[in-house]
Amino acid sequence: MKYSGIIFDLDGVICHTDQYHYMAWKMIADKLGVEFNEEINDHLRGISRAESLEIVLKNYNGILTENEKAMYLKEKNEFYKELLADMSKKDLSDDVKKTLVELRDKGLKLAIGSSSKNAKFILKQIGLEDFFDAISDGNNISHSKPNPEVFIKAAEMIDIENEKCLVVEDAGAGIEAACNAGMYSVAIGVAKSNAKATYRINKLSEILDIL
Ligand code: B16
Ligand code: MG
Repeated sequence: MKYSGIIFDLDGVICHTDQYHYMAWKMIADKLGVEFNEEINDHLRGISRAESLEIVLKNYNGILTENEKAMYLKEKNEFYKELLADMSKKDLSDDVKKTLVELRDKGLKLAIGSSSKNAKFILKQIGLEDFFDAISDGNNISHSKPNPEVFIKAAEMIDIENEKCLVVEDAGAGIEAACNAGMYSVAIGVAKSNAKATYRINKLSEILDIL
């Protein structure tokens, strides 16, 4: 097999926390009186929380102090975490669950490569806290996607060379990050429009046809 390790993005690939990010950012945008829609939300995929706020603020006329920005970031995350608290194993689709088990049974090393600082909590909520061989997330990186750091660290954790890793991503920034890491990539959702993606799929189980 060409690949020995698969690195999965979390939000938008393993589960649909992207809808909760949207709701939380919409609440902040409404408070600031700035426009926010699905298209703007798509630009926040894979991007860190602090960088996401800067994108939301592009339509804001005023100037926020660093303290005010920190307050909005805290408020966004608290609301987001309230939404995450209601997640459970039912938020893991059969397609994703079956595919992950099948990939593991093929002997592949499986890792998470997510920009989120809430990744471990989300995995716990959906019953996958002990499933992956490694979790590289927003807590162990200094630069978020498109910087390759999160994927390079994931590959190190599973001890697989970058060129033998396949990254699964729903974000254009994530496809760029995989490319910057010298890894192959599978695009799902809006990431499919990124020309740098190696493969494109509509649902996770289609990855079994690629291998
Ligand atoms: P948090 P991923 C990313 O997760 C999200 O796509 C992005 O919208 C979010 O801003 C980022 O995590 C940080 O998340 O606020 O929970 O630390 O797609 O890289 O799994
Ligand atoms: Mg994502």
